Amino acid sequence: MFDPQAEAMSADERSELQEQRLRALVDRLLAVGGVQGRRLHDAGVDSGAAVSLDDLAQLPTTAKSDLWETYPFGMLAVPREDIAAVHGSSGTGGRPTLVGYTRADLDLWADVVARSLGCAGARAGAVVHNAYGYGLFTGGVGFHLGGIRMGATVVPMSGGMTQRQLTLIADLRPDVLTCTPSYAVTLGEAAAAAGADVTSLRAGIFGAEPWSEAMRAQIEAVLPVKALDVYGLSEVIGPGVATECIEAQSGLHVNEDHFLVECVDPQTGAVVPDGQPGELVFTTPTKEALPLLRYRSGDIASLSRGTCVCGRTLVRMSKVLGRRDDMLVVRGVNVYPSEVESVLLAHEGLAPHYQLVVDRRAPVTELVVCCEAVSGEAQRHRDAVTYALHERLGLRADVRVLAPGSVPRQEVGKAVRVVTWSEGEPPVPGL
Ligand code: DLL
Repeated sequence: MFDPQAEAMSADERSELQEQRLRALVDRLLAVGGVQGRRLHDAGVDSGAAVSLDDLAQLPTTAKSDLWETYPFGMLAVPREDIAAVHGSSGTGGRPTLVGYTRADLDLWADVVARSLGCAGARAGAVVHNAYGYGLFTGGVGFHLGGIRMGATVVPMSGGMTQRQLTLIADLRPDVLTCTPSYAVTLGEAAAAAGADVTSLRAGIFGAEPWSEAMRAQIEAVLPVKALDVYGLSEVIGPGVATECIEAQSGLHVNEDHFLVECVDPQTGAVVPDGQPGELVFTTPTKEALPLLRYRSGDIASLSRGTCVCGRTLVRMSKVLGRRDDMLVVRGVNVYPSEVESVLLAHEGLAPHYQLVVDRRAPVTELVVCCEAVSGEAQRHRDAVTYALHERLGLRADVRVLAPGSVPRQEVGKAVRVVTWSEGEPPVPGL
């Protein structure tokens, strides 16, 4: 563990720390005014001292729309001059979400990402091949800061230029690979095709997009790594919010001393019991520039508690099932893209590349599932996957097994798993 004191703290000790920090956050938000301070006043909260950890679920929430409405700097809790860096995401709706960091926030970020690397068994001196994109996106810079904080040697590759990545992996012999899960597959396949030496790799920390257990198996088949999930979002800090440990590879340890997490019903906002999927809601009591009270992430996952085999006592979140807003409704059936992924990748003979096309050209929406075979007969795959999607998800989909290489690959940035076809040419060639 990078920080055993924080990661393996007793539950009571941690609750006490969380409560202190929550109270200080409430005081800070009230002092700053702004949308969060106003909402606290409106909810009858006039001082942090009046709030206990048990009251958290009664406090007002914040959402992405608050950031958009106050874009770019309206929600900052510090003067603009104190912002050391900005990051963010281009966002699904095309609107950027910008966040600011003070120097102390960058320190905190480095610490929590160092914890992520610790989850992968990395120590000072490890070599980290960082193929998350550098730039506004938080993946590249987040792992860069975390690697340096750990005392590792960071190779700042960013995304793309796959052949060059393979050369540097062979030459610098990294222990840890950090990139999106879809790019891990691309790298692994390219390594096999080129006969590149990737044998130094031990662990991979993959996130920024949803991925299934079946995808984990696919990655571990093409790269000699234990594939670990890392979760985070710009609004909360970036990567480093939660990470799976190499010991259990099951459940992501949420750094809840800095990121208080709740799981709520996405419709009613009521807290759901542990083990039940709901929307994750984060509070960031220690962040300076952009502290958020009960931020509705839109991400659907469940929580579980108890000490892990690795010794961490932090609450764990499941893999993200999907986003509140990317649930597909196809002829009345609700389905998340990651559920389709599980079915596809569990099927032998299919490549780990797929795209879901929501065909809206006719009055009744169709879901076209585009995949590729690595072996076997296309028609047989088509029948079997159509049957499995119906059996397991109740979903009637039009499955297309396309020629290898047809499904678009994402070398830079997040994989695009769902596209809409409203008119004109098909979004996937050969459809
Ligand atoms: O994706 C931060 C990050 C970078 C996480 C690198 C992990 C690794 P954003 O660009 O703001 O931040 O996107 C955040 O991505 O709300 C989720 O919907 C999704 N997401 C992030 N990690 C995972 C994951 C970064 N492990 C949004 N599984 C989040 C599923 C994820 N979805």
